[in-house]
Amino acid sequence: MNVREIAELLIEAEESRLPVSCLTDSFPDLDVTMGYHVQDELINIKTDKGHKRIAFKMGITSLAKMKQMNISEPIYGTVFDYMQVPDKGEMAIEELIHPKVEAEIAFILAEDVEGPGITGKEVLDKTAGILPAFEIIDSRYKDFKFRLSDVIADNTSASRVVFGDTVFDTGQFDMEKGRVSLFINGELKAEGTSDAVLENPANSVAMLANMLYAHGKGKIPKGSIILTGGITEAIRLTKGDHVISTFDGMGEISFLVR
Ligand code: OOG
Ligand code: MG
Repeated sequence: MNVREIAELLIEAEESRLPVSCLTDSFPDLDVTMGYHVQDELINIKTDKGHKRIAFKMGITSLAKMKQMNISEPIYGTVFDYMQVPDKGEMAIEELIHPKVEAEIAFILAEDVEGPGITGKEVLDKTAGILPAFEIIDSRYKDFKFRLSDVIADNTSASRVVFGDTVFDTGQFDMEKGRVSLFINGELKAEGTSDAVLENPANSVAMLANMLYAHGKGKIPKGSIILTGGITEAIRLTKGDHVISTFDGMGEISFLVR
């Protein structure tokens, strides 16, 4: 199978909601470089279908996620317009395969952020504000089982996203000690502090810029939104779940799984 065929296979799995087997089991040539080539092709196909990028995402940026997925390096992907669910809105579970939810911090850039060698501190100076967010991930692989290059090819399991309606100043949330708690139907399911994401979620934005540079993809343009990665492990969703996350100093966001 070539890059184009693998990208089409993954899009077909998303659209049909029929997961496929982990690709590296049968294609040992699928390394990280080829994984990003597949992802680029998948993004091109979706763009040709009329979908628009609304955010960049980083994934596997916390120890909790590294342990859960048994992968030890951060990855990036693209969030499209069709993935957005409004805050306090409803997410249709029948459109997805086996979704899980993560609470994340999203950045909005006031200026371009460009590698190489950019730091989290420099990112903070170029940040317009932050948003509390949920990412709903939904691997197109059976049983959510994959290796590093598989999940890169699969646009890092990107599936749905919820952004809070209010933009907060970076000073309104403690980037190192800010607590984030995830509740489902009133029960605390996961909890962590923002330093879980590479010691400070701003470092995740810096890493994205440095990776884009290294891959010859230029800068993160001003105005971009970047999801910095799950602070805690991801939690499986079922129909009827009411999901709420509280963020120190930023209130709460929520959605209903229907
Ligand atoms: C890969 C995507 C991980 C995050 O925030 O860590 C991710 C996966 O776990 O399926 O989005
Ligand atoms: Mg995520």
